[in-house]
Amino acid sequence: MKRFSTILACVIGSLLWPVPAAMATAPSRPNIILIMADDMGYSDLGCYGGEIATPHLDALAQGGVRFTQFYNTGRCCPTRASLLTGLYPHQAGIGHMMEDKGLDGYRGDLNTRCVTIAEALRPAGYRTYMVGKWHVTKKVNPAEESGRHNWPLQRGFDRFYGTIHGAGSFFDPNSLTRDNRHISPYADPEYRPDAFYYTDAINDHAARFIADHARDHREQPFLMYVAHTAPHWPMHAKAKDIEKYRGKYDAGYDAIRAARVERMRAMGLIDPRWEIAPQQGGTWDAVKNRAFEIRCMEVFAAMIDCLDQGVGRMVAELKRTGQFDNTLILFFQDNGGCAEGMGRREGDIVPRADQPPLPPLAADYLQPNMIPNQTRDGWPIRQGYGVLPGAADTYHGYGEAWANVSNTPFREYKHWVHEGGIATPLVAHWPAGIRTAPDQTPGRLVRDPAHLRGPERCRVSPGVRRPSHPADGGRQFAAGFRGAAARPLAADLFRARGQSRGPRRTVETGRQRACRSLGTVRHDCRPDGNPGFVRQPTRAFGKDGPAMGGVGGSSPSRAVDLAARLW
Ligand SMILES: [Ca+2]
Repeated sequence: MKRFSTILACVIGSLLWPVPAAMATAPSRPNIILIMADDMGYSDLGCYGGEIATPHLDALAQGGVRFTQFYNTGRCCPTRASLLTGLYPHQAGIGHMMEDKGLDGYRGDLNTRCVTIAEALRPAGYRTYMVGKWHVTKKVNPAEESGRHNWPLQRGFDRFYGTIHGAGSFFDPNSLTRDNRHISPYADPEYRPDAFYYTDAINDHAARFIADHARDHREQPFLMYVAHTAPHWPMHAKAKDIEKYRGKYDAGYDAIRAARVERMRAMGLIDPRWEIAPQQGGTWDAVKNRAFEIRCMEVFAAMIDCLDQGVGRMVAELKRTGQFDNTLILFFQDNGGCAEGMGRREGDIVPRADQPPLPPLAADYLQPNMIPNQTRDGWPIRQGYGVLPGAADTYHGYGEAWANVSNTPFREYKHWVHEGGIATPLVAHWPAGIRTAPDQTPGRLVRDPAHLRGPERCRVSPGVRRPSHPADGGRQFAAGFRGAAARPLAADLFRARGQSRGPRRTVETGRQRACRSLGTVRHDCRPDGNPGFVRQPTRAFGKDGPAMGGVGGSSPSRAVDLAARLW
């Protein structure tokens, strides 16, 4: 059985390790809620310098801690695989996305030689809930029951409401699923909102699971994994949320970035000596479709605002049911802001007709597409610069320049292993746990580097079995899980690629920085042919900080020296 060492390990390791005396006084078996946003930049949250109103997450940060150097794996699927299993994504079978690349590290499906956090916690007495985006199996619409082998209920969760696929309309998501069955959002007897919007549906079900748990399973602790699809494209939001941001982005990219940098410096999140990354994605002066660009960011902000509103409902439910103090809440992002150009193109713009030109869809129709052909009420989906984003009949990304703003002060985006791709906020809140640890002032910044897949230090909940893995110090490997032989994939994988350095050298605390300065190791990380990995040549951290890098490009020998010292 493989090891259980997830994001929790990093957090607990940093907050409470080594403080066994403090842990002895902390209530045992806390509830654990993991909240993850999708394609969101390092500085979008208010408590990380953003102008977007996120009062509920800000309050958790104020009552807990914020990590300044926390890292994901730069893209949806590998981050989820790593988070769920505590392994490198390749070891879990998801080194890239959902396609099978012919190597065990790249099957696009969680393998049977890993153990999910839910599979580890449930035998220890936890109830396990999952809400939102799954995205660790290619079997979205399996013809056979057996094809659901990697759906949440088959990987340790007691309850599930969400989407199996990785993206879709917020007003009509494809692959919407309750437990083990696809459902239509418009014919769901268990959830009948006035108007369906996926972020609300995720938050409402998270709050519902908290309430149901307190009513039916109060004697047990619970794990809940809340994987939002906001603010991943499409830029879809409710009109009343968009209205809050009307005019807020009229000043353009540079002004918003500068304001963020100023706030981040004042908060102590970034070193004032750092030079911020260059503006990318086109200058504001050159923008031809300003109304379109402004609306993109207004909608993006509204999506995050709505996510945060739901965090407030979850917190209120925890308080109402008396579970707030002994619940560890972690908030983080699966990757940085996204520069993909979804729906952003010139071309003939077809204005909206007076009446829906298409017949409406039946309420129980299971909408199958990531980009629907039409809305439920008969409007065709429109794209292009001439269509203002936000409504159900639109489908756009917010583009490179706003992603550059989201990732302030860092370089690059989702896909890349530069800071803009992999740096994420981490807010950790746990009154009963954090208060018992020495020198843990609420609201403080934790500057220790940490990663989704952290050292094996999980002490959050006594009684949880922590499997070991030979990739971590050569310990004896425990028996296989479910009778399958369990072995590390990494060594074989990277030998097959003709590389000599193991992947762990690319992500472990401290060493991570040097690895990102070396091209060979960069390809070790993600040998998927993505041109993003060669877009910026060798870079490393130096005195200028991670935004620009100060060692690699101009002086490769210094980068090698740095790597040699750190390894
Ligand atoms: Ca993502």
